Amino acid sequence: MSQFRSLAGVLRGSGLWMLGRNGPGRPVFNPRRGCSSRVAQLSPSALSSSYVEEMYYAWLEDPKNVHESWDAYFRNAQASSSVGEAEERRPSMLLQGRAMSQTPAMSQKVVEDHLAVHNLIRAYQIRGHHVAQLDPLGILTADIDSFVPSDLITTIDKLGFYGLDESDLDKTFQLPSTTFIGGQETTLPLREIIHRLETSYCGHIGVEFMFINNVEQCQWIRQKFETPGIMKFTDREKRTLLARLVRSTRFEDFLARKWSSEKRFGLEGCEVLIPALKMIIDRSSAAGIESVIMGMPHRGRLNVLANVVRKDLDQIFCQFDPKLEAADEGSGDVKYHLGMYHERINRETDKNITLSLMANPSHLEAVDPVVQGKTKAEQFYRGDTEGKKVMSILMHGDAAFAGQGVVYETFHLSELPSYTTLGTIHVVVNNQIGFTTDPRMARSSPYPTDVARVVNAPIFHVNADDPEAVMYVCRVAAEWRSTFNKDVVIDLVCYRRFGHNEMDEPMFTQPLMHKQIRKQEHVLKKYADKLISEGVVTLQEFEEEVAKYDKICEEAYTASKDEKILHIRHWLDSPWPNFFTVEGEPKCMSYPPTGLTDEVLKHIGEAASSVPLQDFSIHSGVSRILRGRADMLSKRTVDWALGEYMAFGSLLKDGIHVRLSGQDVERGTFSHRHHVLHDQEVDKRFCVPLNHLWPDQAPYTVCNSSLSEYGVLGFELGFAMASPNALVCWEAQFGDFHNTAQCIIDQFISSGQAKWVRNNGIVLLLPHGMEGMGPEHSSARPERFLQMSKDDPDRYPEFTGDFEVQQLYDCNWIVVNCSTPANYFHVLRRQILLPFRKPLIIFTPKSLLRLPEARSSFDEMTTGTKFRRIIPDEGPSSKNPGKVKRVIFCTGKVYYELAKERKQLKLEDTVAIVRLEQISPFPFDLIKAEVELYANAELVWCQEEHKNMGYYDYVRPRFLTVLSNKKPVWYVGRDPAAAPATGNKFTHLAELKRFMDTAFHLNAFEGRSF
Ligand SMILES: Cc1ncc(C[n+]2csc(CCOP(=O)(O)OP(=O)(O)O)c2C)c(N)n1
Ligand SMILES: [Mg+2]
Repeated sequence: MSQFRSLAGVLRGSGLWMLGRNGPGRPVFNPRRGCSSRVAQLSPSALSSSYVEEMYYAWLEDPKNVHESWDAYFRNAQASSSVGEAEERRPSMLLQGRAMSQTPAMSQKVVEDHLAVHNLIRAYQIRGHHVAQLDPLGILTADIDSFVPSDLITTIDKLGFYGLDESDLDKTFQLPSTTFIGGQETTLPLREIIHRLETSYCGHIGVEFMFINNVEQCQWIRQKFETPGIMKFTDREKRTLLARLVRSTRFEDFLARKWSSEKRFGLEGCEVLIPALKMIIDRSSAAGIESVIMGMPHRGRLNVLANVVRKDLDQIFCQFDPKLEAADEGSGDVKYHLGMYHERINRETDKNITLSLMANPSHLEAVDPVVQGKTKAEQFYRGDTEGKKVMSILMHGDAAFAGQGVVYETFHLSELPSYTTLGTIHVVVNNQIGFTTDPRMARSSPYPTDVARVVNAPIFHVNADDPEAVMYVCRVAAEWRSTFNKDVVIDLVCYRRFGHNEMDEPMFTQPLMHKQIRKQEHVLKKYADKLISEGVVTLQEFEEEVAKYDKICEEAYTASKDEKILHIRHWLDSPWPNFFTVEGEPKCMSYPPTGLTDEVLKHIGEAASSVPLQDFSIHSGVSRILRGRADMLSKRTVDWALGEYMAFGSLLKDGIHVRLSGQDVERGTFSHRHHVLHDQEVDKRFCVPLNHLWPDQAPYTVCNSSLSEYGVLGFELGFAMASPNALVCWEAQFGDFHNTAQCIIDQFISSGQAKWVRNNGIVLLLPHGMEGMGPEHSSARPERFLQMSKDDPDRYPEFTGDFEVQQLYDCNWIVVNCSTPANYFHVLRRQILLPFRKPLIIFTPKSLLRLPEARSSFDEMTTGTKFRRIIPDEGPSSKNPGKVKRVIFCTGKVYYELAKERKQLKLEDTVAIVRLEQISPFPFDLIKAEVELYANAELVWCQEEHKNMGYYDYVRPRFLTVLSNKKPVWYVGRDPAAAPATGNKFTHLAELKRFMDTAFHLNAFEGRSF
């Protein structure tokens, strides 16, 4: 007895059959058992003999009573029986019960054989890929296990698994509706069934899709891979493919010849990547796509730039010239990281298409969410809500795709309403190695692509040495995307002809693999031979194609020698037409005032304190908050949330799209924001008052993100790249969680402009403050951001022109810690009114959100007011600065603790407190004015963070530069520590008291040298 049959026996006994009845004596199938329209078909669950009998009687009554598949096999059973028996099995006889003892048994055998065959078909659909010939080298298995499923007929004896044997091979079987191997046929002999399944699932393509829980999608894929003869190419298509392979191969050959000792991370062993991408783009263009945004790692990048994006070859070649000086400021980047943007006509479709390849750092896969964010933004700004115009393609290395967590984070954005790009095509260059590490040491799952299964993306594994098979899966992938708007993965199983880079010796670590690779014929040669033998091209035509491309390369090489200077600017992946001058400079070096009229403030405030929809019932707690806002309005004051409302609302009014994304941002982690109101009576009814301000306002997007920082911050950074006319904010749940997105901060936000001359105005909102909440949830790690700020601590700048704007222009990012809602409001507005874009890091408060002292008056926000880089002391000490003994400089929340303590100690005449609101770039000019104002006073920097953290290491040398090193700035704050904050509330308060005491102990530093 086969496993299948014993399993069936067990099931039969368990009474799992859900046969239903529809009227007396009329058997039907319970619809719960299947979701296909042909519900009453043969299925594994239809094994009960009594069930078969019932079906049989129904069929005898009228063949139309049963599904056509039952009809077919009852007929089949009759036809295949001997002549002698036929008489006995005439329906009339059967009805009389004479053959009852034989027929059900016979029928059951037929049913079981059919079901066995159906299971066999299903086995190929599920597991056929395990035995597909995916590895061009034929020495490794593309999946790391050498697993041969026991239910695939790899040897004839395996028919026994199904209770079948060789004698069954020529019997004809009814095909289920879940296969397309029959083409027009509904029945096939078993031999042919197996042959066709092998052709569909075990050749050079391995299809992984049966985990998808959507019948329509599975049927679609089956139809694409099972229909006989579906993988056909015209001669013209074959010639195009050959020409593209020529370009791909000869480009690498050319670089290797000219710069044999340069790293270029060539594509050798996966040359088919270029025609593959071109096929995806052609098909997508045909389906209406106008813009393709791509992200990719090092391998083959120059080739993609040259032959897919069509960067001028001379521009690529001159990157190899070590003598060329860079024209642009900043560090620039190595040639295999640069991006590119190009509008062109797609030759296959004659339609315009824009291709951009995003610049990226070495950090593998980090660019994935960035590409997705930019794609989403382009879709958003074009109103492409269905993803019909803009799409993304992400390329991956096998090791990185399997190993990097950000891949998973990116996949998890793919179906979320505010983050979906409506289908990404992933292409894995699976050369079966990562640097020097074999797959079996680098991943725990069989394929490098298993991560895609979490979002039900189909995975097409394909042998990269079969260019037509590759083209076919690319074609299907593009059609899949345009049909279902879901992700899909193409796993190009290939090899790496050389070492990790061209200087590496691969024989050190993979000797046998590379012995095989040396023997491996180049794919171009193999494919050219094939087409020549088919008579599609002649040898002469092929050689002419090669010569033509070699000549193009030579001419470009000659032209590249005329280049005198390197322009990174020419490699911009996200140009912002009209925002800068044609030379790429800001149009001015000033910005308009950020204050607003009372009328506008009031209008926005009213929206913030009301519900814009009729019959909308909100929670009583939210109602109280809205009433509180109305009350503040009547007093012309704002708290933090209202200040933010005013900033966002006023930008929306001016046509600036505002997007706020992050974990729980809609309500706000601290329940202060409430940008989305939820109807308490109607499920999923909600409204966003900020979208009800003015009829012609820009849209506001506020979206709770998945619980990811790396993926989501990367996504928002990408979103912010698409347009300068958007305020894109990412808020961390607590500031310290940003460190799981450190790579986005280090590699893109801090250094992106220096490497790729590209502005980005993303805003990071990082809740920060020592409030006794323990080592986490306290510090947003200001020291990390300040340490990466590039303003020189030791150089005293010249205060020429608009110094504030010039400083902002020169810096790599802006770091602020606002102590008032008004200043927060201004800095958000300044971010957009500046004539250029810089990332803005804002340490945002927690307890200040509700602190009555931390409210601002409209007077600080109306016309004529602006962001204050420092807030000087405006109390008694500033009236009589000569009397002041100590000036405490600080930033953020600690100001309120200091001011309270000073008041209690009645030291308002003697101690001045100055707030540094913009920490970086350091406001040298304003600090200078303050230290001059209090020329006789002792200077103190006070922070609530530990000494080795916070701001001290950043501000100290800058203060000393202002003071020409003639006077100290004493430190007051917590002692150095390893953890950012104590977990013990008592210790927290004791620390606070200790440093508050020092701050106001006017002799604390007496006699100390500095
Ligand atoms: C995040 C990250 N970790 C480590 C590296 C160093 N590194 C560069 S290439 C490479 C191997 C990549 O293998 P794979 O993804 O298979 O791409 P291949 O080079 O084989 O095309 C490694 C480990 C890196 N660039 N990025
Ligand atoms: Mg690899």
